[in-house]
Amino acid sequence: MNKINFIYFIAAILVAATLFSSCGGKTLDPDPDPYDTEPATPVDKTPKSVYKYGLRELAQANGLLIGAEYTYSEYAQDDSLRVVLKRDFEAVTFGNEMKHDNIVAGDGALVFNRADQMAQWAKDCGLKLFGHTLGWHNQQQSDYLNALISGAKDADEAAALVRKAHKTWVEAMVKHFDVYGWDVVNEVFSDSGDWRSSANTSTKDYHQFLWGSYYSGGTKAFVDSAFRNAREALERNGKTADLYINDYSLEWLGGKLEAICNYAQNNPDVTGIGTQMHISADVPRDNIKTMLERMVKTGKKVRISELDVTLGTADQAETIVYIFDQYLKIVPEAQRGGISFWGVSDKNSWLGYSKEPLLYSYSYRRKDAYLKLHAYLLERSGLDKN
Ligand code: 9MR
Repeated sequence: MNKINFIYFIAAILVAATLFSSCGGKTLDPDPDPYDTEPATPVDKTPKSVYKYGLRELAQANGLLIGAEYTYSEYAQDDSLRVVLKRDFEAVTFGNEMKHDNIVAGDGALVFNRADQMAQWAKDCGLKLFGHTLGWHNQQQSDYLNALISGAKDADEAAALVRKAHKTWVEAMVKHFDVYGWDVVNEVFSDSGDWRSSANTSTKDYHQFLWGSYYSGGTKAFVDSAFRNAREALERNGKTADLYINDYSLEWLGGKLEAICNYAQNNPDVTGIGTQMHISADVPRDNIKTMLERMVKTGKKVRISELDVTLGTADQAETIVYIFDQYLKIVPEAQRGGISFWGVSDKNSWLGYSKEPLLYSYSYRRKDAYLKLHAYLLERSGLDKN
């Protein structure tokens, strides 16, 4: 290697080290604001207060934890994502990297590298981490689990192997990661409120595995055992974390909302209920209010866990502000698990960028939804506007 190449080599190592082992230096956190200098459309009328406070600070002043989800590729590729996460959010969730099929290899080995890299960065930046997810029917390491049971001599032995594998997995995750909360189970009810009895989706490529098939009491028995496993693992490891049951479509007020609330209320191992809220701007407003009131009645924590709002006839920004307003009015502070968006920029939404469901545009510009939410939180916070 000649001298010039050697210098490039050392420089590349330094950049990589800054990127992945610390919260990032000056290059990742331009001062005062990375977008301030961009030509705004057509004239930047953004109030100064937008540059003065991030959403994180405003949410805190309102007694609210605000979070966002992102994946490894966004984290590794988008400088803007990292700037925005630090400025606007207090908590983070990894979109895929803590799921069973991302951590457990086909041979059963546990591979923590990616999630560890992301967790270390979040920690260095003072971001709290939420664990998603200890049990689902998608993105489970079905290759490993199916191979494990293929050697069983009968159904009872297969069931015992699966139950043991779940317990071992939960223990390993709880021991390995420091998080403030876990989704212990995800999407265990049908829309009508029955316990899930099939993977029930066309997305067969997502490594489906229905744990409940191996418990003599079906999915309910699996869920009971999953919460017990998580609670005991926390105790064994001297840790505390909130334990959530998480599901979608609760805003439709069907049997599922009733079922999840009843279950949570009757299981002392459950700390809270997560309502995902993958919604459209047109979801009837009253439904959101009624859902939150029903959840609060359980006495458990209430967390909006995966918020995104696709465009509709109603104003997207106003729908988002309405959700925050109702949450802050209806959920007492002691029961607030926070509000977390499922993504930061439309560019990386799981729904595709054209649905524009998030606070930031494709190119990480603050959208109307951001500005209205910011104004709402600022007004309510009583903080200085200038
Ligand atoms: O955002 C996740 C996406 O990248 C994955 O492809 C998808 C696989 O099913 O899972 C997405 O996240 C889901 C979350 O884990 C559970 N609730 C629904 C989310 C959106 O599908």
